[in-house]
Amino acid sequence: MDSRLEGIRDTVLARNPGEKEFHQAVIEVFESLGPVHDRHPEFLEGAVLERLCEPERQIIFRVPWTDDAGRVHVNRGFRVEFNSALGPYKGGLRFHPSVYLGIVKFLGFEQIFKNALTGMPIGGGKGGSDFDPRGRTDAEIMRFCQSFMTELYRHIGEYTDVPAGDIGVGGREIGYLFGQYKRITNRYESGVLTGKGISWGGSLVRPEATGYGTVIFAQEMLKTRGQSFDGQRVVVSGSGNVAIHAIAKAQSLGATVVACSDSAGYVVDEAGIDVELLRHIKEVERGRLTEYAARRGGATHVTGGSVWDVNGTVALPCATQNELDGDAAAKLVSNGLIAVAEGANMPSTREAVSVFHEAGILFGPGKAANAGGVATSALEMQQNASRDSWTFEHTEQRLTEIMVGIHDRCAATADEYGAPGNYVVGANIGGFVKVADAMLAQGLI
Ligand code: NDP
Ligand code: 2IT
Repeated sequence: MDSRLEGIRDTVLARNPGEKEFHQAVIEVFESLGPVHDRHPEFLEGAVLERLCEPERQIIFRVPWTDDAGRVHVNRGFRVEFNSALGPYKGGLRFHPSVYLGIVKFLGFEQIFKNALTGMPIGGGKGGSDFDPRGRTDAEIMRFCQSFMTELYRHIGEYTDVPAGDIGVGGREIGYLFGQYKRITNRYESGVLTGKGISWGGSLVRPEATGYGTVIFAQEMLKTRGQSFDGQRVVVSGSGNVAIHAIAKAQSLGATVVACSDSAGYVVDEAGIDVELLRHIKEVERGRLTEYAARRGGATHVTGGSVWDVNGTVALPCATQNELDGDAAAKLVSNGLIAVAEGANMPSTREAVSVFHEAGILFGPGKAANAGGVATSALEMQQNASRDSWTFEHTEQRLTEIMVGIHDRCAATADEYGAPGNYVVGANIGGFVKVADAMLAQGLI
């Protein structure tokens, strides 16, 4: 790391004790930024990094709710409004028992750069709760969402902060959250949340956008080496929103996706994952992957273990942070890997990323490769603002253009800063410079 940035890093780490995922995300960005500060001394003079690492506002609140038996539960809610230099705070809500401030801050910090890379007018934020939705009925989910929004509503708005989904938050939860926002405010403010249902202000392609976008980004990386998805053997982690649509898109481009996972284990299906069956089990039945293997001839389920033990030429981590470590990366490389695109946020550890770079693997970091989701959220905001709704084809075309644009900007920025082919450097510098310029232009805020 550039020595001018080490002191700033140390201060950030000391001011945010115990937030290890946030530390990891900050260090990863700082490691790319040395050359930027050679060209832009004004960023150091303006203390841009110190300001960028301190969220503009952090909200932590109590979320009391009752289960179907009438028992009272108390969870913790978070919204970290990180940076509004480029637009209203924008980023998802995650409901998962592992959620604490360090996870919300790592996600919010990465979101700033990701959102800048999309070229859309959106700042960075993130939120969520340590609520565990697993096994809860629709009625319990609704009561939780209503209680969560009963505090959150006063902090958000179409010009202020626009939440969306993430792990554990999909169309059902956005519906309950939107309903409660409308009820409290007496406003049909479509642009306050994205990921809405199609009949009440949502955008076509938003559910597919993150997974599709990740595959489009990977396809662009493959093209730089004269390759494509056609004929690739793909391993995907996760089996939620991002994973399902990544699998569908990769297979539509001629790849065979031979494995996917959930937190209990993984399935191997050499014939290629049956996306409709997977989608039905996961989205309609809200079931487990063991069900997939039970119903699909030829597929096997492995309990525990690591999906990265399955060999493939392309890996798409689409589950959660730090799910792919240095050992898993080394194994994938020795098994013939050529490319990785991160559908999840920070799924590869720093050791894994080093292994990929040293082996010359094409590596697309999440803040570039999974930006299609939030970019399509921005397209949803655009449709809401003009009270319009676009066709699937038009929206998918916009998503494709945005992903190709992000790929090309990352590649060009990496070249410009002397790190050709390094999409981590390209994404970090590309996102940072845009935000830093806007922050300086807007004065000391
Ligand atoms: P979902 O809740 O739809 O799916 C999450 C998947 O990841 C499930 O298969 C889940 O398994 C698995 N998973 C979650 N936590 C863990 C864990 N701790 N260990 C092992 N497996 C885990 O979420 P999404 O698909 O929306 O999100 C997946 C990733 O993509 C996240 O990193 C998210 O931040 C990122 N992302 C999402 C976007 C979106 O638009 N939704 C946009 C950009 C990034 P199980 O069901 O067993 O828990
Ligand atoms: O990590 C992400 O980019 C998301 N969860 C999507 C955020 C959004 O506002 O659509």
